[in-house]
Amino acid sequence: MFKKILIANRGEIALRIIRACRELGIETVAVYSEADVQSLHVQLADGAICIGPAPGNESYLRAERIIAAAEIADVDAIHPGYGFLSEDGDFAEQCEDCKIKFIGPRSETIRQMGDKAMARETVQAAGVPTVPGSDGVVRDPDKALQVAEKIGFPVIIKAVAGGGGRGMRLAHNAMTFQKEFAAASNEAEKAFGNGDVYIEKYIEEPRHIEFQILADEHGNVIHLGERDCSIQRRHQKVVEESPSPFMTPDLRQAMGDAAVKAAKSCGYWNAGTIEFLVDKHRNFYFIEMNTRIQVEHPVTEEVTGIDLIKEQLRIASGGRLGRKQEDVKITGHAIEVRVCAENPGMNFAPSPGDISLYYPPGGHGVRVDSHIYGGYTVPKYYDSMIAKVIVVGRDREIALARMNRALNEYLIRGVFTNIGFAKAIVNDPEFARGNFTTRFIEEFMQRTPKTLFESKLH
Ligand code: MV4
Repeated sequence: MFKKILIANRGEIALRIIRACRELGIETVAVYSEADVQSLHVQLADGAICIGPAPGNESYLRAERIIAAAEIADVDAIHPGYGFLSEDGDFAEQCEDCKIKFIGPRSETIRQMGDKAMARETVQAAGVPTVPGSDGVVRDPDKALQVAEKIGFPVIIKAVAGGGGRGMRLAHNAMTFQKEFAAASNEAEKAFGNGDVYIEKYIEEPRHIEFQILADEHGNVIHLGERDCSIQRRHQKVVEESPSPFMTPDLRQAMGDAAVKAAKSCGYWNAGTIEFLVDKHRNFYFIEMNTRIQVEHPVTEEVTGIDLIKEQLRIASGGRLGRKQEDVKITGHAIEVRVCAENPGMNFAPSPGDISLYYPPGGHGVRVDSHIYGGYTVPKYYDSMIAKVIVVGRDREIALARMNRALNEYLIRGVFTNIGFAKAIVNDPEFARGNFTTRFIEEFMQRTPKTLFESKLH
């Protein structure tokens, strides 16, 4: 096992990784920006190195500074967390070149699956169902229209370098297709420096269901069941749960097999996620792979009893998976809410600032993964997520009541938060029925009075 690792991240995930390392007897080195001097990850790591000014692109996104810190601290490995450099193939390659183990898959795998058209082709060749669409990238607008007409409208045009919905356009008919095709490509060029796009049949009102996989460096791959991530607002997840209320044992078997196949198709190792869209007939289609640990990993931990960060560390140090597929048991129901410093009354504008009072929920079945505390200042430079509330119960009904109770207990003053908004979702009868699609929040906002989820500063 590693003796010492560097954590190339901040916030709750940096803390989460420190906790796993402590339990495994691994020393930790934090890196931090000038905005994070008072951060808990700096306080709690065994060592800490400042890597630059507050903005991410002058600190946490600077591969060369992080590698330099790793060399100075003489670590065995780097954990990238999520976001920042976690899916940067060049960064993983620099780690490989410097003989510092990157805690994640190979750099080539990151690149291969980071290109969404290539990812689609890779898994498709292995027999994983994908959405009907183009064979790879389409550059010629006339050819693109032919492809769209062959698939049948509506179609969705997606950036190969995409993510978070940027460079993604819907086309309902041949009339509007070429305008949308050009718009998607231009937006992708601006956002990612790569204007390549591909085309898929548009799946109406799907559920977004992803499978957690674990793969060791000896060719063993298992899945740890699914997470339902359909509850999103503008491509930002708000509520995630496992198991999916839409799942059946047969569908889990089929999707789990496909997820393992997808991971094997690219020679994957470490923790990863296979994203699927599922239509109302329970047809499922691969859309993307995430080659990192994800924000919502705790819901899987709570229903499987498996510590995913420890598994990542064991795998990266050359260890074998400690269990076979049949040893993985899903017990109970877990739900996560992402708590953000943002103002739902102001179109969810970020609300950085000083936390004047902080009291997190606790008690049976409640877990809070957070780096904030009373007296902490939420910087304006990074993502607005300040905490994750994860609850687990014997069944979904118990978990829902527990989440409602936990959110009611949560006291955060000094900044606006989305806690009231999340509470309104958790208490919504349609959400309680488990009958929702990726359109849920849009529909929910239409039928819910704003006052139900407005946040007060106190
Ligand atoms: C789709 C789709 C419908 N059909 N692909 C959105 C972000 C990107 N990761 C994939 N996305 C979608 N791809 C086809 N062929 C609908 C979406 C989509 C979506 C997917 C998951 C969760 C929320 C979403 C919200 C809007 C659109």
